[in-house]
Amino acid sequence: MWSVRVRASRGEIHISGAEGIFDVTEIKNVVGSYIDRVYSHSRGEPDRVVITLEELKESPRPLTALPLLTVDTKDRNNAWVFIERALVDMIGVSRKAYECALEVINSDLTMRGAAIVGINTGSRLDPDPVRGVRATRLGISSAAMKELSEKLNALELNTTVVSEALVLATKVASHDGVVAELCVSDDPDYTTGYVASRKGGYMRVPCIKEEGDHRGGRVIFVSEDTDVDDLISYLQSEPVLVNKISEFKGLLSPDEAISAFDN
Ligand code: PML
Repeated sequence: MWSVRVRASRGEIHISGAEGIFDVTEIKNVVGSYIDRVYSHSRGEPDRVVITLEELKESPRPLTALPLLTVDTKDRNNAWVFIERALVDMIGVSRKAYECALEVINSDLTMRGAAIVGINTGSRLDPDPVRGVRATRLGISSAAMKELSEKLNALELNTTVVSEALVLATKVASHDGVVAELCVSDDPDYTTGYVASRKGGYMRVPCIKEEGDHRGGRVIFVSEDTDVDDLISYLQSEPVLVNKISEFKGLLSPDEAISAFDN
């Protein structure tokens, strides 16, 4: 199988990216569709597009997608009250770690990858705080993609943004050391983010930011005994393929979403 990755940028600014794991026979079509997306992104026109085609030397690790739900957060305040409850009260992220995450998300300097933050100390554990760590070498089987599309369609959510974010969040959450991930898109037009964890699944949070805001970021919260080198190597190098889809719940009130933890 092959890892197919496309990254588009303009100068130092990341514009868009897409990736998946495919059979060699699918590469031509996939690259074509990735290229179409690269030139129609709301972050603007790229002046550099890097396409990587890499034959995988090991079989991808099979993963089951996190269960998905959408929290009915109606404005930004609502969204962040929910996020704080989910991360601090339900998952056990310390106040220090939560504040470190807010700094990352609210910074004008958007990182290409995720910050890794210790759940108790709130310290940044990724070696390059400007770049962060990017999860890559990930994909979804065509059978699982078909089921995912059907389920997202039923919720009127069938966008590549959602399916790709779910696959990425599933890879991140599957490492033992990871307790949660918080994501705010850096796309100024995309105002839904997520909190993902093995405990609560993939919780979509609408109205996480105002439209037009270029800021965004990802924060991976890890338990303090995590072997960070092992985590980084897993996120960056080990191929994973989502081959099963879990239960999807649709729109839940913040209270209902909180009670969905561990259910
Ligand atoms: C991104 O810009 O790729 C992040 C999108 C996160 C939320 C996707 C969703 O709507 O579930």
